Amino acid sequence: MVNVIIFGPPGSGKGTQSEKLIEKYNFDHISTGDILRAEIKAETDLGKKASQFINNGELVPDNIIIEMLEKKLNTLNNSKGVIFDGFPRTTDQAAALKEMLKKHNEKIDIMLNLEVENQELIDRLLKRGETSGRSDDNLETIKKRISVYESQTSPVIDFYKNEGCYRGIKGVGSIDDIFSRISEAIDKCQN
Ligand code: B4P
Repeated sequence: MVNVIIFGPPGSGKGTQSEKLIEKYNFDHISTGDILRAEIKAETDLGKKASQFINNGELVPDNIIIEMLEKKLNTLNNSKGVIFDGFPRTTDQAAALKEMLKKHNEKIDIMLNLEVENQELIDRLLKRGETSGRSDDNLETIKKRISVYESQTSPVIDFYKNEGCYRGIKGVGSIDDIFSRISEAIDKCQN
């Protein structure tokens, strides 16, 4: 089993690259952003709580996310591998993930950090906002999300550098070229 984290600032292409990874490797995919958006759409209590944070460009509190993630992880059976997309986003989430995986005798094999400049992130998300209908794809919220990434999420990089499984990936260029870089890194860690 291979456990992969796809990491990066908002708009760096985590969701885009995850789709290609699922197709190529048949891994299970856990996207905390997708789960939260589904909860919001279904108007659940969790969705109602989460939407306030998401609309403001803030992170949903760790306790909510960790419980949600653990539930999802426990539904997986005979997995070939798992892609963690958009999780962990804080060092507390990273520490909780380590403990959860330990219970299943598993660990993170590789953490892929998609590196993209801020202006490119803003351009991509504004473009997505033209059609996505997402409440967080507007300039004010995008700027907030990037600043939250810098203060609360980027320390996760050092967590995985210390774990010895960090890999920086140039996240600009064509989607296929970025995917080749990612696949190469995963294939190396599988062998
Ligand atoms: P997410 O759903 O994780 O989304 P994201 O960071 O906006 O986007 P991603 O990086 O996946 O970008 P994409 O591939 O779509 O999070 C949303 C919110 O949920 C967070 O702000 C937070 O509030 C909450 N949340 C989620 N997880 C949480 C957690 N663990 N803890 C707390 N809160 C959490 O790419 C963006 C755009 O760029 C697309 O339009 C795409 O087509 C385009 N694109 C991709 N690659 C490109 C390329 N190479 N060139 C040009 N354009 C490209």
